[in-house]
Amino acid sequence: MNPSLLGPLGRATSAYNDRIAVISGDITTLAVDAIVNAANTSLLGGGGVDGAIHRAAGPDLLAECRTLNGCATGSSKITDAYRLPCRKVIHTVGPVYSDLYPQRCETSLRGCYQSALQLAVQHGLKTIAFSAISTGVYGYPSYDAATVACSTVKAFLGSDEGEKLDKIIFVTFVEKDVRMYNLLLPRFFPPS
Ligand code: AR6
Repeated sequence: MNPSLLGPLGRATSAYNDRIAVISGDITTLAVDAIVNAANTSLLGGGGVDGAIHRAAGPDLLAECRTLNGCATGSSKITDAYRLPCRKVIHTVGPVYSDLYPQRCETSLRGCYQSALQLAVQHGLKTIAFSAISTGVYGYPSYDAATVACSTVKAFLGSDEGEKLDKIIFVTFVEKDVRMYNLLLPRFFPPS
């Protein structure tokens, strides 16, 4: 892990292979090409990581988001990063988890990761840091969400489009997600 990726609060926990890493810390401190925000369909800010990103980016981010006409669940839109140290913010809208419709939730969450990665490629962005989409107030179980994240990223990196990306960083913020990623990443991404 290149230490220059990390701000004062960033803390590398593991680099699983040369294209996958997990960091425990605040995503707003990362000087990567793009960070992925767990937004809502309005794209007009909220709590959790969305609130932290808007606070750190400053009011110009909200002004740009107002021009985007929201975003559907399972889709992503991109903005500039303003006062953040990254270059771009990809806003994705995860599903509100319901155990009545786990398959529908999985399809939406997969769509978040896929659409964010596609946007990154379209914009020539190479190093992407994902927050743990939907695992906070949207209630997606950590193990299931991390499984979707890892499997979707693995499939994308193995595709022609995915070859254009250098590194994916999974950013964990709370202990349950740290445990899940440390459990699952070695299974999906054996060390290179
Ligand atoms: N850096 C990295 N991860 C963070 C940070 C941070 N600064 N802050 C929180 N997390 P959540 P959701 C983690 O609730 O479940 C918002 O109000 C957090 O611990 O932010 O997709 C939006 O506007 C958790 O693991 O997003 C939506 O209305 C992960 O980020 C709604 O919440 C996602 O938790 C979206 O809910």
